[in-house]
Amino acid sequence: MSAKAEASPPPASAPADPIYQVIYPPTRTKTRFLALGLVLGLVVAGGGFLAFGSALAPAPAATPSETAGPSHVVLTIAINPITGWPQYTPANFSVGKGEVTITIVDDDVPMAFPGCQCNVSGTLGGVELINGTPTALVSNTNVAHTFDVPSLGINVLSPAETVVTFSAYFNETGSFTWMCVAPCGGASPTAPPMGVPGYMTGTITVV
Ligand SMILES: [Cu+2]
Repeated sequence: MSAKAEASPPPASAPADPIYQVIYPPTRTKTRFLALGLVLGLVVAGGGFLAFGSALAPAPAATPSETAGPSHVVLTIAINPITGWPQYTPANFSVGKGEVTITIVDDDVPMAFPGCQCNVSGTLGGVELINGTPTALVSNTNVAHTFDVPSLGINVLSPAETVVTFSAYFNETGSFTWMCVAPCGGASPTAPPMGVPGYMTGTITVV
């Protein structure tokens, strides 16, 4: 910064000439050049630190989410007060490409799912956390709902009155259908809300 300040001093012969006094007001010029030098110095130093930092920092990995889409989504399963059907909310949602964590807050009542394919798949580590406990094979005695994304091989089980969390990689953008495969309609294995969009099936949009 000092080099800049010294680059344009008033000529040695200036003081006696009024023009030089106007063009080169000694105190203001010095202050201004010092300020300019300081700013330039900070900019250069800042740029240097950024360059140094980016040189040190590893290239960003594919995880977590690479895009503006959320990397954590919370879904709630509760009884719709109008229809009386259990309902995933939201049923249609977006996630960012990359590693995504999904939390399912299941407020539904306990039920059994005798024909359950109760092995967790498609998730990081092949597990889901049920109330914080990593679980790879879920007991079928209280699976109220499931969260399945067939095209991604995701099979997550949701016991009633639990909080389930899992992470998975969504490495392709696009729309993917999720569904619950538990017979949560009660009346028959295929009764509503089974297969009803907005209740037990919906769309994940990977952006
Ligand atoms: Cu269900």
